[in-house]
Amino acid sequence: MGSYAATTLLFAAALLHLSSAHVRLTFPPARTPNYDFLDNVRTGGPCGVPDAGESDPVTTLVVGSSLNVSYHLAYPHRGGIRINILDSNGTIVHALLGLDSWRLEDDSTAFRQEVTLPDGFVCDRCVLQLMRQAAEWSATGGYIFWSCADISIQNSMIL
Ligand SMILES: *[C@@H]1O[C@H](CO)[C@@H](O)[C@H](O)[C@H]1NC(C)=O
Ligand SMILES: *[C@@H]1O[C@H](CO)[C@@H](O)[C@H](O)[C@H]1NC(C)=O
Ligand SMILES: [Cu+2]
Repeated sequence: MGSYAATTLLFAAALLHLSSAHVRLTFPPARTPNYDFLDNVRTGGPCGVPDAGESDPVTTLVVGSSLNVSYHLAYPHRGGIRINILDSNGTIVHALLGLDSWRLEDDSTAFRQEVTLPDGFVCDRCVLQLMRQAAEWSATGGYIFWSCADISIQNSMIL
């Protein structure tokens, strides 16, 4: 194959990748539309898509409990993840894995992270935000995909 054809093929592969292969929360389930290509270059933070209100699935979690946050990862980008709890206005209220580093940087195919919800923090409607770096697309690691789930954190599962 000539280098022109090879370059064209590479470019096509990159385009295909851009439009199809990134990250989406599966538990708690992502807000709809649950696209897997929402990033900090082409979409607005903190979630890439707005809160759709009543039509969004809301997952109820128990205060202080541990859960496996799971996500579909269509391509093993370099870099790590962060998981944050946001209030209904999109402000970070708890950085569950810390705010100043990235987790799972050494495991690019990981699709699950156990987290423990903060003691005493309840909300009727808040947001679990997953951020996933695509570090090969930015020298500073600042290219990230995000996916959000609408959640409620209650003292017990019985409402
Ligand atoms: C998370 O998943 C791992 C692997 O399956 C399991 O060992 C662990 O108990 C799970 N944690 C919770 C809180 O369910
Ligand atoms: C969100 O913003 C509105 C308007 O500024 C404010 O009234 C409300 O208290 C805020 N909610 C939270 C959870 O901070
Ligand atoms: Cu991707």
